[in-house]
Amino acid sequence: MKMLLTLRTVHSARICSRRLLASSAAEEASKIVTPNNQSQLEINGGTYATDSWTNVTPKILTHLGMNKHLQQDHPLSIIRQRIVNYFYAAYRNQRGNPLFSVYDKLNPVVTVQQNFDNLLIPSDHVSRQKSDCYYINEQHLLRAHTTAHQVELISGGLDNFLVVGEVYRRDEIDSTHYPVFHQADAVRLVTKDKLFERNPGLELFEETWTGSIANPKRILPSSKFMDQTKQPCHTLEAVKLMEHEMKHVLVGLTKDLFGPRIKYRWVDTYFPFTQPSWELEIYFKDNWLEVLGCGIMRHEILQHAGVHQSIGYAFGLGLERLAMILFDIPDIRLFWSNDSGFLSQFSEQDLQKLTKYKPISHYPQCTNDLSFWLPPDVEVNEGFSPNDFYDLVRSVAGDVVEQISLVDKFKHPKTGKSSVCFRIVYRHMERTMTQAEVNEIHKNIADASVEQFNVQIR
Ligand code: FA5
Ligand code: MG
Repeated sequence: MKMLLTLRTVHSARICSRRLLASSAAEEASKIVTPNNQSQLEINGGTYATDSWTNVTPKILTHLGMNKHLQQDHPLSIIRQRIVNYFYAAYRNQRGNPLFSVYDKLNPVVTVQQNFDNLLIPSDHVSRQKSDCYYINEQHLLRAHTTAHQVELISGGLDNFLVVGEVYRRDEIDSTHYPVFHQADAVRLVTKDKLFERNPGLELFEETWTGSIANPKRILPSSKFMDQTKQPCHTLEAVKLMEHEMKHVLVGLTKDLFGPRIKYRWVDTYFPFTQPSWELEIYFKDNWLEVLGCGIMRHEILQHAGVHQSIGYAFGLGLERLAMILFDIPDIRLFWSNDSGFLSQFSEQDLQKLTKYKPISHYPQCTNDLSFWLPPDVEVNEGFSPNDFYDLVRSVAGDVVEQISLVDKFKHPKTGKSSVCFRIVYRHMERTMTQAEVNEIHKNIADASVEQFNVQIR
């Protein structure tokens, strides 16, 4: 279970990061070859001019439209349906119809405004960095979270909805990390009449609050200065009732998925778009594992979307993480497999009956190291970003790379040049690879590194 722990530590620094980082020289240096060095990219029917921000790779773009979360009998589709059905049942209107609507085919190409600005993510927040996102150009990127669609849907008049889709984040490679994974996000807005149905004297907003927020797009200080009790505009009663409802529903979902005896805990956290904010963790195989982030929506976001008389909660969760536990799927890359030996194991006939994954067979790994000198004056994270190297490896070798790790860094005392060593573990999901075959791929990675990063192989 070490893997799952790693996964939590690494990812707690993403969208919810407390670290604020100025852009570094590493960003300037990250240049990934765009498909065929085009100056324009055609993506999902849109045409985008490339610029110095462009870092999407052809390999990453192949994931658009795969819609694994909608593929019949796919484990991600089964999880999606379980979540949707739970919400359909949990919230109904007077006629007995589901209150929530579901958006699961929204275009993953979004603007910087949708992914960050609309959600009040500070302009120097670490999650905006080129080294963390797949940018199409300075204004467009592949969404890094499904929360990117929140404001457009609220502006369109919706008040109870779920968004499901794949998200894209630049990352290292191992059995629990893949640069494309799936999220489900939800928003629920309620008015005073609804929230205080049984306590009509209570108010959503503080009497002393003027109704306007002086500087709504101001950059909030980091979390330790953020009041985890409530936003200044809200009354404590409103926040507490919303918190109670949200936590009740999310614990209900967790029990629906993992059984009534699942151990869980709430952990205070920080997101730029919610206040207060929490993460829900479940106890699984001797470790606490984060399954979702949630909170009371920042009122400025609602105001910008034209909603003035409601309070809302929102959450976002990862589908792979749930599916890996529920189906006992050991490797995140399996979700992209087209092997019938994998796909035929799951069925959505009976959504309550989840079958455990049975490994088809075990194929041996092949491990090769690659060491090179960085160009003069370039160092790790100062002119050379390991994430750029991971992308290059993925572009050249595809899914036969199981894991890459930076095993050694070293600075020559005389020349001042830096050397790095990466360990690449190769393993095919469906067959044994020969050493000759691995060597050839490894050589191609070395050649591409020389070309792209101007390094010298040792
Ligand atoms: C977010 O993405 C926020 N947008 C969630 C949110 C929405 C908070 C609305 C508040 C309101 P975070 O980066 O922590 O936060 O990811 C949310 C969830 O996605 C995690 O709890 C986890 O379940 C899943 N997740 C994140 N990174 C990965 C990953 N690399 N692999 C698998 N699942 C991941
Ligand atoms: Mg998180």
